[in-house]
Amino acid sequence: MRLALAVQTPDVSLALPVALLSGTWPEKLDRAAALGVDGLELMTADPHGLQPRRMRQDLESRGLNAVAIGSGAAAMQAGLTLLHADAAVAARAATRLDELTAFAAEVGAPLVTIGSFRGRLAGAGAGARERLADALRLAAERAAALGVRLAIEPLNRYEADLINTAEEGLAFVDSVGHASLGLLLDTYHVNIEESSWEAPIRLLMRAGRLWHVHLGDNNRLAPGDGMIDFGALVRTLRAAGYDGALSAELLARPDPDTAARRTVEHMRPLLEDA
Ligand code: LER
Ligand code: MN
Repeated sequence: MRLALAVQTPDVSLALPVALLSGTWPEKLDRAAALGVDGLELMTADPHGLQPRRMRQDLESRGLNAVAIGSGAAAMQAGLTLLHADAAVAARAATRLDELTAFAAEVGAPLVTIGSFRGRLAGAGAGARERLADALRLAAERAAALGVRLAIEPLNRYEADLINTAEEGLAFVDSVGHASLGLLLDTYHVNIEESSWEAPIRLLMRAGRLWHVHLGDNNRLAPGDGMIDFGALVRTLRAAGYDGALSAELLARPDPDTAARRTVEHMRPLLEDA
């Protein structure tokens, strides 16, 4: 399993609460390399002004790669969600998802994550679930043509009214029925919504749909700063055959560099233990 940190890209002007590492783009990369992580999850709102090939070289020259593109910043900064009550905004969100997918292909990221970017059923009108399924089927088709996959994220009940658990996520993904749409699990959300660690991980692994993992402790601080047993989590993931990224997406407290360092200090020994 590869250890990664979620960082915001230079197009994001507001400080995302769950973005790690301080400084400019090159400074973030230098800090990530110094911490010895394997990669970064790039939280991008609008890739238009970015230079993905150059960014890929910047990553690779430091022994890093992009493990995923996160879409949450497009919701937070640009107000775009796939279920937006205004159909024109929802259409712009679908276009943005294609743009994030194209960005992923160029920067070398295997998948785009879809958490809060999907929006809410409440206020989205009749047939919203089916509209979301249709939008994601089309987006997955276009992603597949670029060799990129989409992963939808169960979120806790306070943040989402559609897909809170792995079981609900898998039912949704099955209803879409596209090989390039799967799921990710975020330990912070799993801890709120699930009754065990094993069941959701095994369910998604058996279905071949667990493609990515977000790390955050129960209080959304760095692993080890809360109550989740990350050693047990790593053992459960390993036993289920998970071999993807563990990407820290957690509150930048007390500051984005300390949270990153504490994540690495806690997770590295657990990942090295056979
Ligand atoms: C939001 O809580 C989250 O976990 C993100 O990955 C989704 O936007
Ligand atoms: Mn997450």
